[in-house]
Amino acid sequence: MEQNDVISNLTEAVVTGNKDDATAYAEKALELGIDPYVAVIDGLAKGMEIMGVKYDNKEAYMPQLMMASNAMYGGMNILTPHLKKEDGEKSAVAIIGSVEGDVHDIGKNLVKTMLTANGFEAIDLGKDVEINDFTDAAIEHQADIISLSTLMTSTMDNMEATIKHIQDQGIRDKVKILIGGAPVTQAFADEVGADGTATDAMEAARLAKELLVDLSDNRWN
Ligand code: B12
Repeated sequence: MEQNDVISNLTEAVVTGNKDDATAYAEKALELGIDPYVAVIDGLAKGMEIMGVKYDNKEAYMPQLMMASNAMYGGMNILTPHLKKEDGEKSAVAIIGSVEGDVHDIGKNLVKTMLTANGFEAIDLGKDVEINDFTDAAIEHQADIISLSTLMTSTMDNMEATIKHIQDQGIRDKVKILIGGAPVTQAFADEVGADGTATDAMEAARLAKELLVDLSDNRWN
């Protein structure tokens, strides 16, 4: 079986919500030496993208979406441990989560995967994360980056409130804050005082690495 077939089968497994296939083709990808990065982005994540469009066009509904995400995670569980980490000194720490009120976490998890693949230690607070929890975790783990996701316009306010809390607790100069998710624009990021945004997980990781450079004088100790 060729690399392209495995990749398209991964996509198909997500679209059809077939977790067994997603797992099997993820294993096949490893067996064939396919870059797990490519298998995640061009295979699994592509399937989720297709499902998002189908949902918008009313060609798919919530149950199919749940099955698709379930299949995606089946494949991710196999591939994630094989994503290459960059060697180096102590990893930079990223606190990551979907903001309070928002249970969407597929995009957030992709951002986590890409941060991990780029050498970050990603501390995942999960979804529907209370405003204070981001600050508490940042202090506890001496974080460099805080990554906030939201997919709903109704929870964008909680993104702003989370950033405000980070400011109020006096740690704003120690962390870089990235925000993202479909409704987030650069204008919104500027308005709420985030350090940046990006439209996909790969860009998110690239931006996080870029922002670390500015932070070098200002780490926790
Ligand atoms: C899958 C899905 C669900 C699943 C979520 C499963 C899960 N575990 O995440 C389920 C079925 C649970 C769900 C529930 C709901 N959903 Co929904 N859902 C979607 C759907 C179809 C796809 C989202 C998705 O996963 N996309 C794929 C991922 C890979 O993309 P992504 O999340 O955008 O992430 C990428 C980028 O945004 C970026 N990114 C993400 N995070 C970050 C962070 C940083 C820092 C950066 C830089 C970048 C970045 O990188 C990611 C990867 O490249 C969208 C519609 C759509 N087409 O997007 C609706 C959508 C988001 N849902 C919507 C709604 C309204 C709901 C519900 C309220 C529905 C209901 N009535 O119950 C509930 C929410 C409950 C709640 N309190 O949160 C609306 C939101 C409307 C709005 N604009 O406010 C949407 C847009 C559908 C619509 N057109 O109405 N949903």
